[in-house]
Amino acid sequence: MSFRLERRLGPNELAEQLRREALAGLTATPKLMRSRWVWDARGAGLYERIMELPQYYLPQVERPLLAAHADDVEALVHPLRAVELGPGSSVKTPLLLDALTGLETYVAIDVSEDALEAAGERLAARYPELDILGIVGDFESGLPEPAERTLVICLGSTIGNMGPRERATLLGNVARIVGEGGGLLLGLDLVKDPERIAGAYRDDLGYTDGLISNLLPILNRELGADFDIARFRPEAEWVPERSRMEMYVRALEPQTVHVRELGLSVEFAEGERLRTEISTKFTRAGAEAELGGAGLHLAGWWTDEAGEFALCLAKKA
Ligand code: AVI
Repeated sequence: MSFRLERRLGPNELAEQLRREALAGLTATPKLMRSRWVWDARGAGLYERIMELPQYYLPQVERPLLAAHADDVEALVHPLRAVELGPGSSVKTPLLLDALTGLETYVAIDVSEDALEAAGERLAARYPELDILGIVGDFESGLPEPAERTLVICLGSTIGNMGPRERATLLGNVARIVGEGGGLLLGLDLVKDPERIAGAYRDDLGYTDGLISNLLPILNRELGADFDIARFRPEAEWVPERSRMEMYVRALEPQTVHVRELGLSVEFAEGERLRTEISTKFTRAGAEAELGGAGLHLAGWWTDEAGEFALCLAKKA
């Protein structure tokens, strides 16, 4: 049994990236930050709870799809190496790994060292023959060198939390490392009735609101900001033109927030919003076009009966 951890992104580099992005995002009009900054241990814990909410259908639909089509993925790629992007607690990973009979190496990339440690040790116990590597890094810094028959895995519609340019960069990098015969397996939440989508981003227990506004305590802790969370209201709305949910915190009254480490004062007008997350929903045609832009073609597209969620397998053209 082998499990190793490699650090590509130290705490200092992560803090430096956050400083840079917070300076740009809090002084921009409108104010916005990338979705990746709502994640810390608290964010991950809230998301675990969200995934158990009946209205948050994404994992409920994705799990049976993975169980049903893992064999198809094996037949179409027969990977030697699997590279999973943002596996979180890796609970879905065995559904796939059980079917990948020729797999020699499993690599997990995540910014959370704790999540990687826990998942790595669990997987190492279950798959003693696998060489398991956890890479602490983001999806840019963390990608390993190209290797033959690599399957990159990005489940849970995580790729939807990125904007179009960030997605294009990622897909280009993935196409570069998957090697001959390699592929990309994506879990994609699909465009559907807006009420059904928006309903997944609303709950009475406060988990979703907690995750949407988790950027504020993170900025307070990491950059010495003084956001008063009670003076902001979290909200999530469906934006049809961009085919995505957009999540915000809205200032309930005019206020000035100080960010000590940036020497910055940020003015919020009453009702002004700071975007904290996006969650893009896809169509088959849209996904095919984005993949094609990176030199990947669709080799498998499996959905549930209602067409709510897709497992999408792309291979190098
Ligand atoms: C992690 N990601 C796929 C979630 C989503 O549905 O976009 C994040 C989330 N934010 C609020 N609820 C869930």
